[in-house]
Amino acid sequence: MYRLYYYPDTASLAPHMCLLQAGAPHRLALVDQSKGDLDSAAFRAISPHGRVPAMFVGDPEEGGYALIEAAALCLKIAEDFPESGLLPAAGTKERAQTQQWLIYLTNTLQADLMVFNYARRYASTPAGIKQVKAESAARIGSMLGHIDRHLKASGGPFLVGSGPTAADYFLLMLAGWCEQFEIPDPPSIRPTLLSYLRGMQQTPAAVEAYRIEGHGPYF
Ligand SMILES: N[C@@H](CCC(=O)N[C@@H](CS)C(=O)NCC(=O)O)C(=O)O
Repeated sequence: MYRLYYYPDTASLAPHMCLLQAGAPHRLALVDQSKGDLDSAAFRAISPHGRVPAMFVGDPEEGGYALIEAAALCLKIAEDFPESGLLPAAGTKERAQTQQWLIYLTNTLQADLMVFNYARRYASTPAGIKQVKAESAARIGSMLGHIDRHLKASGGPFLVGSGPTAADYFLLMLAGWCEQFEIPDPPSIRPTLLSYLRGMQQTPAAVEAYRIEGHGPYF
């Protein structure tokens, strides 16, 4: 049993989709920033930086433990449910490539989307904030170009292999943010990426996660 601490359409979305894809038994615990939940002592005990997502694995009374970092949650779910296809078989080229994409996404696109969205934390004047946004948006555009070129070259319809992996759900989540944050060079202007995202958002796990969380789809 897993307990996913989430807020709609945040970094908890990809782990949520992975739980659904895996058919993993889970409960959702809403963390409502507007009610101060991110700063509550109870939540900070699970998520020390006061960020969603966090996930409790197992029963606290029986050696259960908390995890943070959306990509790590996706990997944990994938590893516990090998038949889900969230990660290809251990030792294969496809496994290595899927991990590469997931790490690329969390380390680059997600990181810059956070800078773009929280630009006020990186500069203190209106001009400074504008510049932070412009610089991060330019990097985001170039990363989207890289992903688009990969999909063109590989022919898709997924980042790796013939079924959706954890990396695909992660990309669907981040691509949705690009549209909502109004990145000037968004995924939807790239026909190959757009067609990939339209396919991904129709996967049963994505449809169900959007329904439960009450947002999307975005493409
Ligand atoms: N690297 C973390 C980032 C988590 C994160 O920044 N979550 C955002 C929501 S998308 C959050 O909780 N923000 C609250 C804040 O920074 O105050 C992950 O991937 O889990």
